[in-house]
Amino acid sequence: MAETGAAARAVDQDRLWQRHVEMARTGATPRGGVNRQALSAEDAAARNLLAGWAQRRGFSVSTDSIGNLFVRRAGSDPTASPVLSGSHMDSQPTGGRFDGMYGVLAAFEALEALEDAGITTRRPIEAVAWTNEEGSRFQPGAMGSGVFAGQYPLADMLQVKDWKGVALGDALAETLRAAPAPARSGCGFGLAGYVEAHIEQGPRLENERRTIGVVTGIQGSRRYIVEIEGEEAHAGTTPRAARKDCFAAATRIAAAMYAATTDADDTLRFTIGRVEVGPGSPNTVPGRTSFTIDMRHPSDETLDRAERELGAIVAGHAAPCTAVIRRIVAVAPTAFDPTVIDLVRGTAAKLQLSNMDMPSGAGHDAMHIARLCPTGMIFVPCERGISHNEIENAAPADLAAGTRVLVEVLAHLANR
Ligand code: HGY
Ligand code: MN
Ligand code: MN
Repeated sequence: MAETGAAARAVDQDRLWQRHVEMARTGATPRGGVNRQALSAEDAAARNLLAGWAQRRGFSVSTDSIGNLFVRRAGSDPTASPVLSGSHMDSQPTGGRFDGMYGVLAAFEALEALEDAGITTRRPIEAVAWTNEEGSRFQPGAMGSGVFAGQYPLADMLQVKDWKGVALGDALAETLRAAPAPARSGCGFGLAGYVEAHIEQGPRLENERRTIGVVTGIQGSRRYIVEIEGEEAHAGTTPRAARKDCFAAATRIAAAMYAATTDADDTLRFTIGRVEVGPGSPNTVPGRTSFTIDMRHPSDETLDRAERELGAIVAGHAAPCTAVIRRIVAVAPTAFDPTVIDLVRGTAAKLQLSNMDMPSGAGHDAMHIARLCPTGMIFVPCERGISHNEIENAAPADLAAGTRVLVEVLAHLANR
């Protein structure tokens, strides 16, 4: 095995940055961010870009039945379970250039650095771009990794519809036509380990002047949709007493939920991110309303208690309309593998990079893969901790530093 540092020294900061610049052209928005929705034409463009780079380096490219995209660098033992590293290329509608994409490009740069350094590993190492991590077009998010890990049945996911009624299966077929790659059978295979690099999407590393976040785990996350039925009526002639105004009901329900989830230590995360009101005419009393809920906390018991309160609020505030709350996602808090955490911390120290242990407030594909194999994550700072925003920014040197830790950790796991 190469001495520690040979692979890290082969990481090319300019090449890594340039790949971010090229990828940011797919789905580029006027304000300098990206809108690269899952299984969109922009997603297909990013897939083709990555596959083209991979083929030029002699790596093999493949997809599985949910469209996860893999780039494989062979190991000396082709029968050995691979080590995997990656993240996602789909973005929020007003997303940044680094959320997800950094993890995919860092994994790809790791393959290139090993190649450039002439380092052979026993196990194959694969870079992966998971399908639909953001869940902003198709819910649930972290779908590709969730199907891979057996959390979500493929058949159910193929039938999920986006806000315009497009089925995921149709969008997937269209994407694989636009970005063809050899198909792996089914979805899921044995792994020897998984490490995901990601921007922190919070301010701690920057505030504490650390370069590497040694991620210990991911808080629990849940998603719901509240659907309220009222009665369309004339805005001018219908007295208040006769109305079944479902947006009025939605505001009562939402106000009560915000109050109920305002905890003293500001740890519970409660977000209403999307509201639909129908028929959407200024002079018709709304007859149907729906809104999404995203709720996060490190403790599943707290999430359970909050979930019961949300249900009680919906039941108690809907009249004279009717309302239901449906849970779409529940991912338990994830603790990463202690040996991988130690490996990330020890490698950062060997490379003389400042580092700190920290949990992840954001969800990542690693939360599903952690249920399959030893898993960990590496964070790097992002400017003012801003993410899910077009001004998201990161420094080339930090991206390269995280990649240096990543490639050394992957090489170690691939020879374990
Ligand atoms: O929502 C999340 O935590 C992730 O950024 N998709
Ligand atoms: Mn992400
Ligand atoms: Mn995200």
